[in-house]
Amino acid sequence: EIMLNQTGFYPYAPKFAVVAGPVTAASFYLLNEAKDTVFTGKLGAEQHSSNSNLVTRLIDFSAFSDTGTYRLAVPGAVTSYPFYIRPAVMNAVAIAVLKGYYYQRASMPLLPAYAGKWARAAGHPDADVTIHPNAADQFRPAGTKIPTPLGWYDAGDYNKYIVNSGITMGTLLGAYEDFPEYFNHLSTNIPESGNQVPDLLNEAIYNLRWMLTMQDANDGGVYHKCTNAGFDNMVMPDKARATRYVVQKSTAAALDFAAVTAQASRVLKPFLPALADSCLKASRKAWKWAEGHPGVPYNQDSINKLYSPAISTGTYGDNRFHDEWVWAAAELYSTTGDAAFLRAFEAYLPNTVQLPNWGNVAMLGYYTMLRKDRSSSLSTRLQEDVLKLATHYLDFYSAFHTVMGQSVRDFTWGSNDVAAHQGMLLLFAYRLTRDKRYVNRALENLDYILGRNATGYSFVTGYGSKTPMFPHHRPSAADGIAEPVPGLVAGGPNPGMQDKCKYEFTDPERAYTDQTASYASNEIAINWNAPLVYLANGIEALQQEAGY
Ligand code: 9MR
Repeated sequence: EIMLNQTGFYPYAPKFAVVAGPVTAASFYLLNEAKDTVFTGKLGAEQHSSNSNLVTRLIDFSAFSDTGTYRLAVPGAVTSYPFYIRPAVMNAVAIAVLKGYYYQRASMPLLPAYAGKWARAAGHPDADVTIHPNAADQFRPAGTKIPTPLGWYDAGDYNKYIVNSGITMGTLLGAYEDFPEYFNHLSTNIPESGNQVPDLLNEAIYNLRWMLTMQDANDGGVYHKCTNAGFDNMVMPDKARATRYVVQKSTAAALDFAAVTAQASRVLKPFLPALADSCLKASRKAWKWAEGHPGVPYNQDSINKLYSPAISTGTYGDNRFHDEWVWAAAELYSTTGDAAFLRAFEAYLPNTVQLPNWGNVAMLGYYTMLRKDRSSSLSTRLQEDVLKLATHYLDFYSAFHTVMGQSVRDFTWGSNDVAAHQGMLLLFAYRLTRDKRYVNRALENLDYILGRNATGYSFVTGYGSKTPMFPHHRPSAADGIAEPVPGLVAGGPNPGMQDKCKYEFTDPERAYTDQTASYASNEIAINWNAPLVYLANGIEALQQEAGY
């Protein structure tokens, strides 16, 4: 089988595919639509994958740059899916992964003009959400109702979680901060399009307005999530009518909220100054609450022993807060210039910084600090840390010619999030250094997500020839439409296989199954789409700048 980015390639960027499985041929052939060979080259040496028992050989057709539609052929292998070579080749998928958030919107109907055949009724007005007994306090006793409308559904489920919204928003707003000119001109055809606010920000504001409702103005604390007691059946949003609760306030929620609202305040200031001011006030209040409650985890199991009804939805139960302090301090410092936040940032700095995920957000603070200033001794240190990780990636090529898979631990729940965050980090490293190698390696991880991987899937719904048809996503499963909601990235290979589904392959890089029930490998989630929004649009933006 030939694995490749099923969307295609830029004319003047590197172009790689791999053939997986035993082949004895020495050469590959690039065929045009008339099946004429337009280019040929030697296959690379056999490479044994460290993440499965696959053997691959590299196909390098970088030297070919004519635009058109092509397939790759290797004697003894199945001819590849068709793909493009053309400028702006990632444009459609880049827009789609941002548009994916529109389809996740709670509390409003999706109209055919924007949603096409995936139009649907509004779900979850969340107009009178109950304070769960575990969240009751002197201001809001158990049973009090508050409105928490709007926002995006987290994933395949219909709950709304502050921690996961946090990293998602930070990543999307960061994409805007790094590529403002590009996003100022990008339309995703959403109801707000054309309102003088860039669509990326329009989309983020829809979730921001929900986040703001999750803060208790009485004390500044932030509820950990807005949720049902248990997960819904696989029904459309308007048919999911279980009682909604907000649950206990937590330190992680307060700090992630403080970070997002401080960043949003900065980014939205030129567009919506009043909203920007409210965001900064809310941010300072949440920070203050966290200072008074520096170690409150959301520990669902312990809470369930004390209060009913028991809550069994996602936990995002982070209980190490250094990284949240780092991120929130960075955003508040960047927005206000207040030295107290700089001191807090320095006080919580880790020894080494890791690739971000919902449980570790320190890197988002590094990105923000480096956007603000590149000249201080502190920023020299931050830059060294970021480049250390990025440079470590440069030395490694998986059997699929990617950074993804350098460690077998890359294959975790939501492994495509890892691939996308690696790509985002590499693009950020390019911004710091202007060293083209980083862009090329970032592009390779995009190639991975769009098909050059051991499963042969292009993991974004609707984009590619072999794409997930049965994601663990309630609207996609319940809407009666064959094609799933488009523009959503599946979790990807996860040898943990916690869903107990039957997997055809169980080795780390192939433990993926396209079944609705596979929430551990085939769910979608807002935090996984976000770094892909950064990566795909960042690559497009850089290609446009370079004039291709
Ligand atoms: O992405 C989360 C992953 O890191 C965890 O291992 C997993 C189990 O706790 O939960 C994932 O997040 C899910 C969340 O809890 C509920 N909504 C769907 C999310 C994606 O599967």
